[in-house]
Amino acid sequence: MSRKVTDKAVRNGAARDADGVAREAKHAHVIIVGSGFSGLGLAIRLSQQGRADYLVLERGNDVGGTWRDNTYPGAACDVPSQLYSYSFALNPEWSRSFSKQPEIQRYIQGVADKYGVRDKHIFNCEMTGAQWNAADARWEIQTSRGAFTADILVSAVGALCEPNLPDIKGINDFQGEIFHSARWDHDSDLTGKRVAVIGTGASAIQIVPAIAPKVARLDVYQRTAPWLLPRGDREYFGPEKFALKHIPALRALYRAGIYAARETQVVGLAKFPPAMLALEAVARAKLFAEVRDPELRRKVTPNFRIGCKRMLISNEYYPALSRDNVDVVTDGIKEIRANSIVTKDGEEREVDAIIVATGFHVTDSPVYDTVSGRDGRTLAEVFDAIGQQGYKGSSIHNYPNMFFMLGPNVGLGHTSMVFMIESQINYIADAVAQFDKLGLRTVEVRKDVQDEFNVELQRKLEGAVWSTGGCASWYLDKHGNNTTLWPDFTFRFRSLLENFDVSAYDTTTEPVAQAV
Ligand code: N01
Repeated sequence: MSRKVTDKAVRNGAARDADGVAREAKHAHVIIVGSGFSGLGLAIRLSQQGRADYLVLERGNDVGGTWRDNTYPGAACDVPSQLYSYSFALNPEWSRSFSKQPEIQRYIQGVADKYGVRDKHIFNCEMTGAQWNAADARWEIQTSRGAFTADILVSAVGALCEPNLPDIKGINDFQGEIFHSARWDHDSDLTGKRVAVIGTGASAIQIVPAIAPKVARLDVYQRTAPWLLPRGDREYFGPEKFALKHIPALRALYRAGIYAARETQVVGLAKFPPAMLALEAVARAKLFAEVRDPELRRKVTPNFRIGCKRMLISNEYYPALSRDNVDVVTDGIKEIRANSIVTKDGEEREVDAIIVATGFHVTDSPVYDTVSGRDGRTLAEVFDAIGQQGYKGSSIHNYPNMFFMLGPNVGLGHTSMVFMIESQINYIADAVAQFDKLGLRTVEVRKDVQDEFNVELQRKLEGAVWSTGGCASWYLDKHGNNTTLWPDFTFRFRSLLENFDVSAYDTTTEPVAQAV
């Protein structure tokens, strides 16, 4: 990157700076972008290491990430509460076995307060660009609140942060209310209205039962029927709640039990897909019991092996679909008009509001367009050519001194992402420590190491249910590779990321100061 561009970036930063951020590019040794579970967790670890030389840039006005943004009715976690928390901050206060969004967001806020890292955050600060400056061995970062530089840049923006809006003819001409599930319009009152929900993924199956009783009509536009499993959700009963609050060993035991039980699913998902037939039998029995109308049952019976797409859990979704005011529409959307949706069979259904529950840009995040590496290419350009490849989900060749929380192949469908996040916190925090210890100036993962890592990943994924289960999903990129999921037990990921393996990286060191 040329010095001229750098100067312009700094000047632009200063010109936009209205909120008291330093007038010229502000420097920190480490800059973390994003303060969801992953960015916040890393910030806490850096503080615990005694570091003050880091900042967290967060585009929202609070910590929490996806749990701050997804406030749709019915939003809740599908991983049990006792496991869905940091191991270093177990929550004695969970009120039920599967927490709802407000309780999770309160937990995250409480952790940020308890560990005193809020003053390391700059909120309402959206990163708009980042370029590697090889001459100065640092990242130059442009944001909505001015320019920053960092020796080490950590992307903790998350995979489920950029809403994916479907490219449906006429969608922009719709005259009623329309919003994405992750940007719920709380000023909108759906009571008594004719509503359409597009999509039947994890978000939609929580929204549909929550709004069905109050709307006049609900049309659920289903492209692919998902598999549903029972949701063992319940409020903790009094003595259990008391014991969980006051006996830390019991919390730890609950957590370990849930972790172990969930981990057994890896056998079917990643190693021996026929084993998934046992879970599929449970899902089929549930479908049979909860959907009595044969026509509706035919519509909502999935046509792929369970686990190929994310398995969903709900006890309320099928009963909601069976309501008189709810219709499952499977004919495919042809176009959206000012006040209606037209399906491919020519039928037009009038609606007052459309809820777009069509997921997120996972393998094609717009953030990738804004980050340029050593050779000037953006992450989007690199991923376009070879797919989303990285090393241990935490670094990518061509992007020196940059680390990724929840990077390529770190996702899961069966257990808590917080476990993966903490594994990455170990690795990246150790990398930061190694900069000091070894006097490192730059680190960049070696191409041969990254290639070898990805060959092995794809070999493991070949036989996994996500590849063989007969479905299309956002787990796969446009090259047909699964670049989103971890194909093994999560404890293997934990042990692989225990320490920063500097030998996998090309490094340069700081010049040694000459004695005068
Ligand atoms: O999104 P999705 P989500 N026309 O991508 C359909 C996490 N999460 O927001 O299956 C019509 O799963 C699409 O159809 P198809 C979790 O990791 C966690 O629901 O592609 N339909 C699908 O039905 C999850 O995996 C919790 O054929 C279109 C739906 O939209 C991730 O977030 C809760 C379409 C998208 O489903 C995303 O979930 C909620 C189009 N053009 C979410 N494009 C927890 O409980 C897409 N679809 C932790």
